[in-house]
Amino acid sequence: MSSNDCPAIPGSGPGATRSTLTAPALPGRRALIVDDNPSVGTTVARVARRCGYDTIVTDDAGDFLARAETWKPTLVIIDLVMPDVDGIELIRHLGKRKSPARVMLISGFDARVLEVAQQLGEAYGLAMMSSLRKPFRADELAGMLRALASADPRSPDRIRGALDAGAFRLVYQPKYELASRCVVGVEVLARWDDAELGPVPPSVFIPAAEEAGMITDVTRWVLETALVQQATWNRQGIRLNVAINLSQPDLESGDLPARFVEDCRRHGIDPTSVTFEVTESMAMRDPLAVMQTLSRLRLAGAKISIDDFGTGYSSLVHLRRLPFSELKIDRSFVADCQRSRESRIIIKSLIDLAHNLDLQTVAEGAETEEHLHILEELGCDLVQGYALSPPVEADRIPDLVAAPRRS
Ligand code: G
Ligand code: G
Ligand code: MN
Repeated sequence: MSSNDCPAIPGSGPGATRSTLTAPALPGRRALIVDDNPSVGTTVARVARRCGYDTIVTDDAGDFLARAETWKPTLVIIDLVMPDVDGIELIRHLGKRKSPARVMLISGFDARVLEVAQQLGEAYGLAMMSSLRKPFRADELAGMLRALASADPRSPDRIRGALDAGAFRLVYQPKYELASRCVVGVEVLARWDDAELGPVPPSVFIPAAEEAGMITDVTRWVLETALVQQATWNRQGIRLNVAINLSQPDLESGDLPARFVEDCRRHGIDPTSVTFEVTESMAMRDPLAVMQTLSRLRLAGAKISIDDFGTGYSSLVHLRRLPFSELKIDRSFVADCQRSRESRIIIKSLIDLAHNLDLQTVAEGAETEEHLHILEELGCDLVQGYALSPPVEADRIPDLVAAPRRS
C-alpha cells in the first residue's frame, strides 16, 4: 500500500493515520489500530477497510488512548509489544474506561503472554476476541472480522435481519395515576430476542440502530405495532394512552408526523391518545428541527413528553418554547428520595415547575411503597415503576387495568 492511501490527518497525534476510504465504511464500524510496525499497521487497516471498517492507525500509546475516548472505535486492535508502552497497559486503560469496543490482540511474542493479556482483558470486562499470532495471513484476519460482523448484535446486517425476521417485540409498562392507582396509559418498550444471540438489551440495540441509520425504521415498526395493539385494547373496551420513545433521527427525518396521522387513520386511533417521549438532551440539541417535528405531532393531536428529566441541561426557555405536555422525572431522583432530602426537594421543584407550565408529571422507577407514598405527598400525577408493575406482555394489560392497586 502506498502512503497515499493513508494520509495523516493534519493536527493529529504523532504517526496517526486515518484512512481515505476506497469503499464507504459501514455505519458503526470503526477500527482503531495501534502497532509500532507501520507495515503491520497498514496491512491490518487494509484488511479492516475491506471488511467495511473506517480505520485509524497509530503507533503512539497516548494518541491511541485519546482516540479510544473521542472517536469511539467499535473495534480496537492492539500490538502487545511496543517500544514505549506495553499492550497490557493499554488493556488496563481501556478496561478502566469501560470501553465497549471489541478488542483483538496481535503479537509475535510467545503464546503464554498473549493468553495472560487475553485473560486480563476479560477480567476487566472488555469484549475480547480471539487473538492473532504474528506472522498472520490477511485472509485469517479478514475471516475473524467477517465472523465478528455477522455475530455482533450491533452490526447493521443483524439489526436489519432482526427487523425483517420479526425478532423484535414490544412490552408495555403501565403508567398509574397516583391518586387512584389506576392504569391510565402504557409506555411501549422494544425487545429483541435473537434466535442465535438470545435477548439483546435495548441499551445495546437502540444506540446501534441509531448509529446504523436504522432507528427510523425501528420506530416506524414500533409505532405501527403499538397502534395495532392499542386498537385491539380499544375493541376490548380498554382505553389507554400509549407512549412511544423517539430517537434524535426520528425528529430530524421529518416524515414522522405524516406517518403518524396516516397510521392513526388506518387503525382507527384517536391521535390524542398517543404520547411521544423525547429525552431532555434530544430536545435541547437542535431546537429548530426538533421544534418543527414536535409541533407537527402536537398539531396532529399527540402529546409530547420530556423523558429522563433532570439528567440533561435544559434551558427553561426551551422548556417553555417546545410544545410539551408531560414531564418525566428521572428515576435517579426517585431512587434516592427516601434517603435524600435534596432529591425530594428536586422532585418537588420539578413538579412545581411542570405544573406551573401546565405539564403533567410522571415519576419513573418507583420501586417501593415508600417511593409511591413520597411521590404522592409531593404532588406527582402519574407513576411508573416496579412497585406497581414492570413492563409486561400486551395480554397482561387487561388484568392490570381491571385491578387498581390501591391497597
Ligand atoms: O426497559 P428498558 O431496558 O426497556 O429500556 C432501556 C432504554 O431503551 C430506555 O431508555 C428506553 O427509552 C429505550 N427504548 C426502549 N424501547 C425503545 C424504542 O422503541 N425506541 C427508542 N428510541 N428507545 C427505546
Ligand atoms: O428511559 P426510559 O424512561 O424510556 O426507560 C424506561 C426504562 O426504565 C426501561 O428500561 C424500564 O425497564 C425501566 N424501569 C421501569 N420501571 C423501573 C423501576 O422501577 N426501576 C428501575 N430500575 N427501572 C425501571
Ligand atoms: Mn421513556
